[in-house]
Amino acid sequence: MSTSLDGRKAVVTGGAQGIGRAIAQALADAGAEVVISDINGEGAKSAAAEIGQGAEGVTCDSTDAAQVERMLEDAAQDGAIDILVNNASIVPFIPWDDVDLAHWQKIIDTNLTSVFIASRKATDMMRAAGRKGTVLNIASNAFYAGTPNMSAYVAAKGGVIGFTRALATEVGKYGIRVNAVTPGLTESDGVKVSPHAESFGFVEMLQAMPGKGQPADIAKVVAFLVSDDAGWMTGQCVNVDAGMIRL
Ligand code: NAD
Ligand code: 4PL
Repeated sequence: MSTSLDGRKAVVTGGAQGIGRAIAQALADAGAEVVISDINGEGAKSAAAEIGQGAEGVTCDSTDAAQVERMLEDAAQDGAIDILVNNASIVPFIPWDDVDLAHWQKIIDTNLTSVFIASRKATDMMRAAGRKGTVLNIASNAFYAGTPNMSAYVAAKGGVIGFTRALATEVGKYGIRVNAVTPGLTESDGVKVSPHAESFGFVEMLQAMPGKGQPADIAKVVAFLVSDDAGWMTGQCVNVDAGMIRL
């Protein structure tokens, strides 16, 4: 096994809390030097301080291309980062009758266009530095389930999965791998304080195994996919949801 990430430079977007924070912890524990990028800069800094191991927290709005480009250049120091985890997103709970164009555009911007912005810059930098880096996108099993009260979110996550496949094709020739993970309902900081918290009973009934998904359950799979152990995997989408969806 070579799940070690010793000496790798990683950026995790939306890592101030929840699943992103657990991913930052797992990558740091595997030896990576982690930058936590979040619109909540204070949260990013305190998460980085608690993780230690050289982790750093920075303020960055993933929808703002100029901020993202500067954040990635700062993180790269000697040319490029090795690992980009596109995790930042809004997890809305909004009945279909309340979905308007403004909501739709905000979710597509935050949950899909942000993935393009960071991936464009990071893969260009990896290519220029001759670095065989990797991009890991956090999608959702809501794409497969068509989960209620999240129509724009489900559409954005479908876009993330499509883009994962297309970008893998485009950058494979440079040795850059691009994969995605689709978590099921997970007890993250955001979900805990949202109406989604009421769905655990129903979702557990659909899962093959009982229990509430935890951020660390997702992070372990991410740590594997960005490691050399997954060196022959690209363009893939790995479902992590206790078997709620049996693909
Ligand atoms: P969360 O709400 O707990 O955390 C999201 C983080 O993203 C926050 O720190 C927030 O500040 C940050 N963020 C939001 N908008 C941003 C922006 N514009 N720029 C930078 N940072 C921004 O969410 P979570 O539940 O941990 O979800 C993390 C990822 O997992 C998301 O991609 C989400 O869609 C996905 N996911 C979550 C679940 C779940 O049930 N929790 C299930 C499937 C997929
Ligand atoms: C099944 O991605 O995949 C609730 C909230 N239920 O965010 C999700 C399911 C939620 C999901 C998600």
